[in-house]
Amino acid sequence: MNKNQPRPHGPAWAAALIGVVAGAVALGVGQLAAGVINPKASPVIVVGDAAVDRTPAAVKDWAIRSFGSNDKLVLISGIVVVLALIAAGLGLLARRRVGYGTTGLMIFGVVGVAAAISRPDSGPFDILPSVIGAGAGAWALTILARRTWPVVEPGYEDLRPYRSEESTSTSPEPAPTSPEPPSPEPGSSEDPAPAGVPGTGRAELPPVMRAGGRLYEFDRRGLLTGVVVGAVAAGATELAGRALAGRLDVDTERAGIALPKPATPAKPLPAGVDLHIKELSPFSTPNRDFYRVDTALVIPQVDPKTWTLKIHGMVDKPVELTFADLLKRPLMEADVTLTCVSNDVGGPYVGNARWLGARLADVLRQAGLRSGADMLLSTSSDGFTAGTPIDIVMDGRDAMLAIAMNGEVLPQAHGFPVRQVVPGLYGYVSATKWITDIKVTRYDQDEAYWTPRGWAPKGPIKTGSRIDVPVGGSTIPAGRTAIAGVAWAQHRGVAGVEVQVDKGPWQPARLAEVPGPDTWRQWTIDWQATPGKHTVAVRATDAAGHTQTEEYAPPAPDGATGWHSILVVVK
Ligand SMILES: Nc1nc2c(c(=O)[nH]1)N[C@H]1C(S)=C(S)[C@@H](COP(=O)(O)O)O[C@H]1N2
Ligand SMILES: [Mo]
Repeated sequence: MNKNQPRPHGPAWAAALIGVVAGAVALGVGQLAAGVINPKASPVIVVGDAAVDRTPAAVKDWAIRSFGSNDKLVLISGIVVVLALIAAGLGLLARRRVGYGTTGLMIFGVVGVAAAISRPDSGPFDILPSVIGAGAGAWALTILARRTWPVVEPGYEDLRPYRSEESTSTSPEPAPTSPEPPSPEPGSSEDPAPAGVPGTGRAELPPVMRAGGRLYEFDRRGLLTGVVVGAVAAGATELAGRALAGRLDVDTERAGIALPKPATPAKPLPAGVDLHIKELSPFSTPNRDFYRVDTALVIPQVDPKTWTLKIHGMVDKPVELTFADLLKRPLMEADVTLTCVSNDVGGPYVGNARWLGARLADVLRQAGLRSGADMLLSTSSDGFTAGTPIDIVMDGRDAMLAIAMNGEVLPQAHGFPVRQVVPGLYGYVSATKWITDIKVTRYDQDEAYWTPRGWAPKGPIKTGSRIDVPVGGSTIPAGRTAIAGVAWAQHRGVAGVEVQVDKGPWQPARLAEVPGPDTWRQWTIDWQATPGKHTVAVRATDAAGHTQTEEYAPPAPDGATGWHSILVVVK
């Protein structure tokens, strides 16, 4: 075939298909390379993580609110769909010229390399999975692209497009006068044997593609085998890479930890902390139901055997603790309710647990805080940071380095092996999971993760309340029924809760007991429900005398305000 002529290309669907397969090969091989080199450097994860860190706060806030703890699943599925579309596009580019497609894959490799380098804990070899993956993808694309090119069956050379019309042909033999019909490939029943076209001296082509007015066909069977082999290779390398990455899981280490007894046990819970009303959030949130909010696409696996916590910065003598050191300290226990700043009015991102850990103030005193320091910049193994006001941590409240939650070693999703818990502050400024480093510093010198993304540097929890029962939007039978929910004002304490039906007078709710000011408080009120539609609203007043304002504010930048109200239909 003449080199100067544009190479005929196969159908668009074949091009898109091989693009997707080549993309899958790139990801699979990249995952396998990451499994061998460093599972944290998996191309999808490093790129995804980098994307999360660069996503505007408003979008993240929306994602957290819309998808909740499924936000990561939704994100990863989204990434896969977008990548597949791009890969299909690269396949179509490769149809014009293979080099366009392979260049596109290489650009993805470069993005992967850049993302890998930008990780806070990256090593020099972390760029390799992206490089190797992109290389493998480009190689696969080159091989597969050839299989979409036209093939001319023996006997049909005269019908080859580029020959009859173009005089520049490099093989000027005359066309055979009586062409042998090509033997159809065995088993390809959809490809009928061609029959001669009487009187023309030409043969009818078997499956004929028309493109640009030219006749050609391509080797469907070759393409199919290539696609299957590519897909299998992609799947096998992906699975092997994941299996190799699994060797970093710390489930066994976690299971092997025996929790020490607290030197200072939690105050026994008063009998009346839980009103035991159906559908009302229980006083203690079980670990499996506890909300999860973080920026990690893959739950960090931190080995307690090698874990250390460094406390440095504006201190007299930097301290480095091992997990064993931490367990040897006198441990304390406390019931503390965590709240996420992203929790909208009536939202689910609040939960209460009993935490066991070392008193943070004691550890800081051991390091010796220098005067002038006003912020603890804590960092997690995955690079997230939180900035916590030092005066709050040192004021005697139960701020701790927690190792257990509700009598169980910290679940991996909640920060195993060690996380911070500070009553009264939203999680983003205080509750660092997988914590590895605390820098004693100043707000005017350092900034934590969410601050440049538009959230307030300090995040005291705003007094809040939520109606759990009846469920908003539900239909309930007429008659006497309970309206119930939870209210929180961590470290100040909830002093009162009022309920309003159909804009009527505010009625005081009955409050459940609490062990102290750091947990949420259940509340309830009896209601004589009459048939019709009703709105029910709630507002809490904290022990400092502040009553929740009706004025709505969104979660950003420092927590939502407004009354939670629901609509119920009574029948
Ligand atoms: N390492 C790390 N710790 C983190 C976060 C994070 O993104 N990364 N998010 C914080 C936020 S915003 C909240 S609300 C709490 C949530 O803790 P949970 O997931 O255990 O409920 O963790 C905090 N600690
Ligand atoms: Mo949060």
